[in-house]
Amino acid sequence: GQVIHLADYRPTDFVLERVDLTFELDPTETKVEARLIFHRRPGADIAAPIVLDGDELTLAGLLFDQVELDPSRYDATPESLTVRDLPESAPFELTITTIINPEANTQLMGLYRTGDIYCTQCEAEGFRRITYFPDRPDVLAPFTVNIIADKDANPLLLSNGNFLGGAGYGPGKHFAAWFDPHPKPSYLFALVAGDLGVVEDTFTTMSGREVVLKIYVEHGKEPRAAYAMDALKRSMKWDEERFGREYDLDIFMIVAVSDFNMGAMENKGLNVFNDRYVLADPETATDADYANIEAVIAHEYFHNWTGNRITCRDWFQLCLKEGLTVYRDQEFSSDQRSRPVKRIADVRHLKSEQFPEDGGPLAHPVRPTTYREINNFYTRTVYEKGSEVTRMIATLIGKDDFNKGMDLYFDRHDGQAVTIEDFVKCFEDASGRDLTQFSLWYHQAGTPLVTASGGYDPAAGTFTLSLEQMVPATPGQSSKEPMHIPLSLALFGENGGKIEPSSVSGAEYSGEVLHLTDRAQTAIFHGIGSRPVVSINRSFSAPINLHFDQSPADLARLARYETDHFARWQALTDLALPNLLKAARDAREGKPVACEATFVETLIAAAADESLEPAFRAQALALPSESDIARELGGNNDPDAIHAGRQAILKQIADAGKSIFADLYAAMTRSGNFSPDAKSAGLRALRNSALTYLSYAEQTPVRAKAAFDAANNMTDLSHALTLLAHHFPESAETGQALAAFRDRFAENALVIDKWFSIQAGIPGAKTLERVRALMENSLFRRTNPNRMRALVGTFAFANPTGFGRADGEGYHFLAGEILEIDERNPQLAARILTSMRSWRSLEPTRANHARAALSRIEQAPNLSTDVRDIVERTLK
Ligand code: HT7
Ligand code: ZN
Repeated sequence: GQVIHLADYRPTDFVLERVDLTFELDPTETKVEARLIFHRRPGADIAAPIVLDGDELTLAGLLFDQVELDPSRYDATPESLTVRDLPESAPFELTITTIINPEANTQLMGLYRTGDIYCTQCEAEGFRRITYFPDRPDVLAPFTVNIIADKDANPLLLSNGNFLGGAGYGPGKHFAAWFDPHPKPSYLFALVAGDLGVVEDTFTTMSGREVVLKIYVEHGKEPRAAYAMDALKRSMKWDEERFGREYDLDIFMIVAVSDFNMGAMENKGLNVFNDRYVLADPETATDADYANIEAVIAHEYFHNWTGNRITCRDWFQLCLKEGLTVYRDQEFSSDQRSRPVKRIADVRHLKSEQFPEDGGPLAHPVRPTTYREINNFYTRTVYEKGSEVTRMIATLIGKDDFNKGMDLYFDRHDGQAVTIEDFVKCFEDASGRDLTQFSLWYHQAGTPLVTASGGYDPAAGTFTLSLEQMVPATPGQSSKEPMHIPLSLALFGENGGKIEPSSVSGAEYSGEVLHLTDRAQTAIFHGIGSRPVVSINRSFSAPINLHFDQSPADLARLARYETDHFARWQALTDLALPNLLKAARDAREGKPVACEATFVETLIAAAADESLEPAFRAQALALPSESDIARELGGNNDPDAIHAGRQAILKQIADAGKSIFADLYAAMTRSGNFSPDAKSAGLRALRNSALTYLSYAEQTPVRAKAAFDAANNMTDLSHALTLLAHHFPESAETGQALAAFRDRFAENALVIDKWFSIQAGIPGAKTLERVRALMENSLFRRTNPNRMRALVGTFAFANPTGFGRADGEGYHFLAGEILEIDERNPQLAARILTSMRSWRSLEPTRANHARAALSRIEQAPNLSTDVRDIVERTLK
């Protein structure tokens, strides 16, 4: 694959007016007839041929204005169809016939089979696997779709837009026709056919239109779609209330399938979902599953405006729809649940997934300028950092101007394919603020490091805050300009209570936001009558690393009385981290691990503080992860030492807080039926956290096994099973629990994924043998992406001691798997391979093993573009 450059962007020479597709579905020989009406773009070269994209296609017929085209006028290869001698300005029609094989499509891009269902995935470049087409997001047209198929096997024939009609079509067959009036790019096309059950509802929009809502699932699973339907209706309402966005077709459909490369897809009017983001009931879904379903349903629905009505000009602009839509779904979940707890969870996720990406060989700007394989740019940077950049715009210009900017964006660009510059301009116009420097957030990769130091002068009544920023070098970007960093900041008295400065010099400070714009800047807060405790980057207003040497006593103060609960959690984390880092170093040197009293006391006090919501307290008790610690250590890392150090600290907290954990474990129950709401989930989270610490203190699996046996919902059951497996892997209790879990849920694929994933996450060198054995288990399914991610993905991404065992066997196992997966599903292989992105921060022995495993992949013949791109960048 060659490198694509943003700078090479040109509009097409031909404008697509209309698309008319007819599918005659067959598992191995589906006939696709595409009638495409084009005209030459005014001003385009009158000699230019039309070049359409293809991928593994064979042309079975070509008509020009209904007449067979002479072979001298076109060239067809699997990758392209070129037609010459076209009219200067008059519209013309190409009728293209291709025959494709859905059954053989193991990449899950284009038209493929999942079970007995036909389904499509076209983003980013899957449509060109169906027919020759200008397969790029700036080519928009209305689509008509006719589907013909066996009636018995495929009672359901679905596509985008509104249903036009259907009828019998010869013996045993029927057809259906759909029309989508909203011009759309090919990546939003979808077709689904097969035999599915349905859950139906309606939604009345703010202008009083009734929209039919349908969620299609496998027969028998309909009750498990109720929560997804509820989340959909809440999403529709929220988008009306928060952003004034109304749905625009007569029907909105979601189809859940079990073989899917990603989470879900926002095809116009016909979303296709990985069934793990649709199906839930208390017996089989955890609270995290419910929260994810709510977020993904919302995310895909919100794309209807941010992505579909207004789409991307080219794939470099992916964050235009993804960053913005993640921001919207995060805001939705914050409004539906607890804002601070949601913010803590999102920041945890950002730091554990996006920060390592931004700090490693795969780092790239939120708006990249080159790519070799676009599938590899559906990243945490484009999505989650993209969302942070949107959030910073809101922080910088304020909520009112942000809302004005969004309204302007919807007004100005509805129906268009646009760029990040178009998006940012709306906020400049709405606020009058120049966002040129701010826009560096889109263009400069790397997580900025801000170093802060403060000093109080009682005589002058001033507090001086010195700030420095540094953006690290990243691949292709060796030197960086200073960024515009909005730091939400407040000063507190030593005993709580905000201190309001009379004025601030040296930096813009308004609405409690300090604007850091220079490489080094000193802000002076005037009128400060007593030593302040400063809280910087409250609510994580900017996605940065902050180095600020605050005393444990001051951090403990912030943990007690900061009014921003995110900042309280941050203070607790800042107290924990030095202890965890020191523990890792001590463990590595064989020294005893000890923990600061202030930290343990403050943490246990937060856990016991009944004025705090339980979900917050559970977040506080969940210490930074082993990979968080590895990131903070920065290099020469030994995963075993990090694990051992962290375990020792957990044990000390457990011993110190034993009676409090026992009280919490007894108190955090709610009578009555299970409810997945955030409050109830918070109680379960805190109770389960208490159970974990109690088991550490007691050092026996007895309590966890009792919890496993007593559990009446999947949150409690899977928590107990994880605790047993991860901390008492060799115990009889664990063996019994794993077997009981498997026997009880053998028929439920999503729950069996948990069974595989929990075992893949067991710490220690022995887990590799277990993973190998599990791959031979009769429940393992090599071709199912969810199952592969549950076992191989969890092992590689979430088991630093197992995957990173010192002899390098984990890395070599992964190399073998990647090569095998790549033959079938390159996208999945490339994604799992990104688990190697931090290999350079390992100690030398492990790093050498990791490099050897990566080289083995790099040298293999017939690598996909996807895997080649990742492996070469990872090794560079
Ligand atoms: N926009 C969707 C991206 C997506 C995707 C991309 C590449 C290959 C397969 C895919 N499935 C879905 C998902 C989203 O962000 O909403
Ligand atoms: Zn998205």
